[in-house]
Amino acid sequence: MAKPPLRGNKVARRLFAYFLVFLKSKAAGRACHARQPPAGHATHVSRPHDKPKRQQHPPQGKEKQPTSPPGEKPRREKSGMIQPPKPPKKTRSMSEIILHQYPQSPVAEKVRVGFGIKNLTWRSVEIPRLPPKPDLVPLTGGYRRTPVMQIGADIYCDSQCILRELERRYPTPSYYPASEHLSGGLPWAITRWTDDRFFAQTIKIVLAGAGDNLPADFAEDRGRLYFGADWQTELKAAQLELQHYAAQLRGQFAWLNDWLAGSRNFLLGDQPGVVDACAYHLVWFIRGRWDSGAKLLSEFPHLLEWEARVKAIGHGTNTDLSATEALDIANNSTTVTPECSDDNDPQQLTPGMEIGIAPDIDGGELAVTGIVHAVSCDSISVLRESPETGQVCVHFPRVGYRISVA
Ligand SMILES: N[C@@H](CCC(=O)N[C@@H](CS)C(=O)NCC(=O)O)C(=O)O
Repeated sequence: MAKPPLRGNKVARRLFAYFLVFLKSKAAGRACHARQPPAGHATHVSRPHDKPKRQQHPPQGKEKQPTSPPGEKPRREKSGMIQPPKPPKKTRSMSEIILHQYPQSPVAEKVRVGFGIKNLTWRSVEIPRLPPKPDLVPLTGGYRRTPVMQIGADIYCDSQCILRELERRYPTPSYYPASEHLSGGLPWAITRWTDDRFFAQTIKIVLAGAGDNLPADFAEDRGRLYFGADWQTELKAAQLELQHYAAQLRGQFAWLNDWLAGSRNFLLGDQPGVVDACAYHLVWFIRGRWDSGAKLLSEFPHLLEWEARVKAIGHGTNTDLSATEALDIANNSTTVTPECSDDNDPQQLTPGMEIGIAPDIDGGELAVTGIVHAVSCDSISVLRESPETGQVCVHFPRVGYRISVA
């Protein structure tokens, strides 16, 4: 599909943008993003209220005529006119999936398995495990958790939002494998158990189980994030209650084990889905990061067999990408998310409003501010800008996040 001129004159660019939006709305037949069928591979559609992107190489005086790469002669057309050689093909795609993550992150492991289930190709940007995260924050507007997915100038925060977007863009194979009987609703409801309470208890046992071996800066950061404002007292209390937490986890791993006792290969059928990725990341985390994790899991044979099957799915195919390249990709792209409003929104959020969004737990995190662009019951998307990225559209889930109106 044609791309808008990145550095052309503003009026031409805008006309081109309107033309593309017109074509796109004709093709899509409706405007909203959140519950529409997959958009397929991203195309770069400028929007009417676009702000100009940062220029990579500001034009200096007259534009230079293209020259031939070393060793390549200028081409001569039949007419006899000398033509400049074709520019080399860009190897970097603006619509590739980029995951900002680090290898030890269990929530990133959940998404990596999600890539594996759909056998996707993706790029990996390794981010620091502790703030500051100077190359991530310009993309997210302040959200600092791991992982974050970027596709062009669309930034997806939280694994819930990431996996939903992957399902929308790449519906086959589905994350809801038994969808004749189970719509997307039940799997997502189950993931609120795995990702909220079960995850919180797993994190607590891993942090408390490490005792005084945690580096001070790591303990302070994760303590505040997962144990609240009075984290030192809470962490100490959890250290004294390891058996209590182990009993809590054991009961829940037993549920999974019983669930897997039938003839099914995966939690919702013979094919893996989003619930498998969400349950697996807890098993992966507890086994890898808590001294007694392997022992705790060892009494659950069905769980162990399933763990091996999920592990064998792999992570799709990935290659590294530098943080600078990821920022450049955002800067050279425009969001593909159409503006969308929702008349039934209980908070009466409408495009154009300024809002703040933060996880709805006491983790001491700052709200990300932006201008509402798309609203639904599942997600909220805001437009914001930074000098490094130009305008980006940042997406969050609704469930689990608190929105404040400025
Ligand atoms: N609800 C979030 C939780 C993300 C989360 O807590 N991730 C951990 C890493 S596994 C984290 O952000 N740790 C702090 C950090 O990486 O800065 C999601 O599902 O993405």
